[in-house]
Amino acid sequence: MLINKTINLSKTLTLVALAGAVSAASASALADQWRGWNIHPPSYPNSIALESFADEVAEKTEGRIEPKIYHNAVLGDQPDAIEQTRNGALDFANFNMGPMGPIVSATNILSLPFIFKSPDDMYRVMDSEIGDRFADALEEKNLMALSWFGSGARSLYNTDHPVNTPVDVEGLKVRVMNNDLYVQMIDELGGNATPMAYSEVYQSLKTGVIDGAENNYPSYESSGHYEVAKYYSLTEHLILPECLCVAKSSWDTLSAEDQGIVREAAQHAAVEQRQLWKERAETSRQRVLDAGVEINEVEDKAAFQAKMQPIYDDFVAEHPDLESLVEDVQAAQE
Ligand code: GTR
Repeated sequence: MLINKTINLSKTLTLVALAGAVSAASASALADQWRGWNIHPPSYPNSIALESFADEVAEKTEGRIEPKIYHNAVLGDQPDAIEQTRNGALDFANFNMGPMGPIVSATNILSLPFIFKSPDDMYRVMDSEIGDRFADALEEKNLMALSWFGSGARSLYNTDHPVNTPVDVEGLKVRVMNNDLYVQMIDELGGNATPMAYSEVYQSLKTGVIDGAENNYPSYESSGHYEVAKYYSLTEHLILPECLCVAKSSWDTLSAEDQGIVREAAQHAAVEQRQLWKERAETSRQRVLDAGVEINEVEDKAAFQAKMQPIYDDFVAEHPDLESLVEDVQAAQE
């Protein structure tokens, strides 16, 4: 009797366990497992905001979507990840608009040096109907830009000397993001531009393959570039928006309700990112100063701007259809 009972009990337990496994399996078969790309380490403002996005989406869709973020560009460098998101191999990502230019011509407007007067102007323009026009251009290339993150202002840094005037850039080998516009930008200053993946910059600075690069304080600090390139010069030549983008193929499978949830979560994430960004920019500035970096103000930014004017002229000549959008971005800041 006792033996029988034990057998029955263990059978029952097995059945209960099986039933549990089956229902867990069917729940996760129903759930959309979303893979998200991120270039930055987990403690970076963008990464924290992406995690909040993932949590909010999972919670509010009650597990219908389960986003998971892969930090530190482990799924590929940025140009590659843009392609993967466009073709649906990745579901979402935080992309900088710089390397987007070769795919979505309109976004090159955002890469014109000094197009934004300040990060606040950038936010204001991107949050307006003008930002929607950039989102429309991205959508045509299968990317849904659901909100805009900030990335401060990018400045030049190098291993050799402070940059005060364009002459100081002459002969420097400077890493740029993957975009011909930036090659021209460094050329106009008399330097030699080297397009290169972000992940390769540290080693290249260290071994002298390049002399410098350009980025904002948080990236200059979190990437460790400040350890090897100690002169940071406040040229502030680029103020680039970034998107929280979802693959159109993933977006199109969602119900209207879930699209609403995902869009709202992306907007909440942008609010958080912008706040964290502000704090981190200051922390990073202080960290690099403490590490012995020499930061210099650039008094005559107009000299850099004047040198870079041909970039505007060539861009408009090549894309006459985009001239009015360039003017609208400028006019919105007057
Ligand atoms: C960072 C940006 C990254 C990446 C990187 C780079 O500021 O957030 O998405 O574009 O710069 O220089 O490649």
